[in-house]
Amino acid sequence: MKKKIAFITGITGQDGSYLAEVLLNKNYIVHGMKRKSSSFNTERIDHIYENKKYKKKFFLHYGDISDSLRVLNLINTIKPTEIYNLAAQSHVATSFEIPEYTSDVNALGALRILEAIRSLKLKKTRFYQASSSELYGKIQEKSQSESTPFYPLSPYAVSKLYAFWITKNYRESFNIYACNGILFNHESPRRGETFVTRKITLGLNRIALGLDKCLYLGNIYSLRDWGHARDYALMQWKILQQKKPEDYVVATGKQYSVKFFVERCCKFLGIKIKWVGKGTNEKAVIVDLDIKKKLKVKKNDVIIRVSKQYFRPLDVKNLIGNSKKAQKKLGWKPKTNIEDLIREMMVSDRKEVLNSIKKYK
Ligand code: NAP
Ligand code: F7E
Repeated sequence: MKKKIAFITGITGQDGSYLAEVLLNKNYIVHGMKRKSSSFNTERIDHIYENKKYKKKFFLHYGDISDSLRVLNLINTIKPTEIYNLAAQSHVATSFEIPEYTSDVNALGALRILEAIRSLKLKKTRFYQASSSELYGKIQEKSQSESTPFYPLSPYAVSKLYAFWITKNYRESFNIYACNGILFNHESPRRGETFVTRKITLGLNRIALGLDKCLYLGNIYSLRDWGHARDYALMQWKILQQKKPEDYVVATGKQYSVKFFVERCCKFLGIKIKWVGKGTNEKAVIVDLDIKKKLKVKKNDVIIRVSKQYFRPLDVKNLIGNSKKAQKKLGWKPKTNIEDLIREMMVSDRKEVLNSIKKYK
């Protein structure tokens, strides 16, 4: 059988790192594009790069998705059998501040790869586009499936809408095997520190260990369908293994608020909180705590406050996915529930905070 060769853009990100592991375990040769940066940006994949087992199977190349020539040359040299386009300016709030850059990377980035596949006549190359539940924005149906109309609410979501349609357009116009994975929020210990779940797990551990006093959040009433990135990476691969190229929603079908996420993380730490106040005056106060855990907090401490700074000009209030198609055709079943996800992230961030304390002692 011919060797499978994957090319992953965004390999240094949360999903890129899990996907690389999935593919290497399936005996693929994996090439990844990483950006030139003035500080280290390969933390999430160093364990792969340093593993001797993958010496002849894992390759990194400098590049940027906004550089058409580099994208074309890399694809021409690697001749991948599968391309996973995960590269993105993926922070929704930031996209309001840098809308043009976000569009260049997220929208035209997908086009550049599709154009490379088309112009190089790579008839056998399969393409995966990292589409997002943010496309649904102002939701048009109670739970969102492949047939739910889109209503994007941020420059990020609008850029991803272009990428979604150009992927479908190249599939229909040029017969390219190209698919969208419409993935709902997925988190992990490798999640970027400015996304809300990781901000909470890291922030609360810092407070519990005495490094910070209070964590500032935005809209704590937002509802999201949160899964584990490891489970979702496997689905990205599965989407490209089907006979026919199609688009799929991947979600857990369960929905929780940011507030709930905070409460569960506090519970994990042995802290009981009470919410007092309204709007931007709302805060979480400690009402009880497990003294055996020797936490650096005490009763009546305010550990969460709401800050205007973290509100967006427009926010997606409510998302919950309907992944019946993926369940039926891909055998999708989320392995990790919210409690296990929280436990894994809290344990990992406790270790990270303890390490940083040791380092600066
Ligand atoms: P992430 O952690 O923010 O990773 C983004 C990756 O893209 C990083 O490797 C980043 O490189 C790279 N990148 C950014 N700008 C680039 C550029 N100009 N050229 C080349 N690479 C660039 O995001 P993620 O959570 O893994 O998500 C992966 C993809 O899925 C993204 O497209 C995201 O929009 C989409 N998505 C994510 C979710 C989710 O809940 N996580 C849900 C739906 C869709 P650096 O490391 O150098 O910054
Ligand atoms: O926000 C609210 C915020 O930034 C979730 C990306 O991976 O998933 C992600 O986008 C919710 C929002 O993720 C804070 O207003 C409250 O309603 O963690 P987030 P996101 O915007 O849902 C989708 C599927 C993607 O495709 C994206 O690439 O939480 N929230 N307080 C906050 N959010 C942040 N970041 N920080 C806060 O302090």
